[in-house]
Amino acid sequence: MLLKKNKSWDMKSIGLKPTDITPKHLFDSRRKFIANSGKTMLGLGIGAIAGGLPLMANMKTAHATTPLNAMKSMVHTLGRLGEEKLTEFDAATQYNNFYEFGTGKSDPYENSGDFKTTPWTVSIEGEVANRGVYDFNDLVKPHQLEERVYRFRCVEAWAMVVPWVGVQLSDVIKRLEPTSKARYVAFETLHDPDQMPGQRGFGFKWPYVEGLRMDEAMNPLSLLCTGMYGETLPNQNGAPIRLVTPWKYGFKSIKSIVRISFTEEQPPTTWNMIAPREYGFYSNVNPKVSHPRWSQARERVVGDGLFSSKRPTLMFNGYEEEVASLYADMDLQKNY
Ligand SMILES: Nc1nc2c(c(=O)[nH]1)N[C@H]1C(S)=C(S)[C@@H](COP(=O)(O)O)O[C@H]1N2
Ligand SMILES: [Mo]
Repeated sequence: MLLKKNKSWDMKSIGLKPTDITPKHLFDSRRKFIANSGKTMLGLGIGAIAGGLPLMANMKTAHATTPLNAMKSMVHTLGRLGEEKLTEFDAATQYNNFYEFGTGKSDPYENSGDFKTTPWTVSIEGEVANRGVYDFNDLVKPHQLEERVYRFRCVEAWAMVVPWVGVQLSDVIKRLEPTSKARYVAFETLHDPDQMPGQRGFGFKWPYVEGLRMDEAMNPLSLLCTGMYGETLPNQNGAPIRLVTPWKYGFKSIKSIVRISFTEEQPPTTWNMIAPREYGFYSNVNPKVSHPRWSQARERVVGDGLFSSKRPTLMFNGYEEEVASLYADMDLQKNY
């Protein structure tokens, strides 16, 4: 993503054919889902989405997802940020960054079809009372799945609006009981070159790792996601479990997590190790702090078409009210 020069936005560089982003190519159920979510948002703000069918085991089809039962989140939805359309499912699931499956935008979609996500365990380690290896379902099961419509802003200056399904990270952390020494939470992606062709090449130190300061992880916006658009996560979006921190650049939102460690020291993070001058530990969305090679003042909305103009990027990606206090005594130019 970031080692190349910023290309101009043509269809090729966003990896979509014109037909991929026309509504007629959406499944009817997707369209219904989008229509219904509009209604529930206007209504009581609560309502089951996607019917509550039992999970169908061992679906063989590439990119198969199964419906999830989630409650519409009462608070953390995009509604109050204004009139924004959900990114169409096909765009959000065929234009991805997931370097384990290749560096091209359509590589994750094309190469992750056979990725095996069951069984899947997450190891809980470090400064925490309830250490152990958990089935990922057991981490989320005690909590109510919520649907949260979040803006998503990649450091490459493209943006989406995604209805994620997940549980609040702070609830999971509280149940795990970190010790008083835990000041950071570190996350790690699966390392399995047999399944992940991108991990066979040079240039990267695998596995992909990310981290948050404890107060960031405990912020109510931080979401541990198991689904999107009312269904389990497609492989290319980080199945079966990923992080989403909507006020930070997208690379903080680590996919396909197998390890969560509680640490005293700030953990290393992948893009910061690769290019520390370009990607900081914090990586909060900030239109005033340019990337050394491009401006972050504006962003392209994925799916908006070839000739659409960029829109302004918002401080903390529009979540200033929720997160600005975390950084009140920090110089955001230095702590990028
Ligand atoms: N393990 C892993 N997680 C990752 C990445 C990656 O390459 N590997 N890419 C990141 C980047 S740069 C972005 S923008 C988002 C993209 O998420 P999406 O494909 O669901 O939109 O995933 C992030 N999480
Ligand atoms: Mo990104």
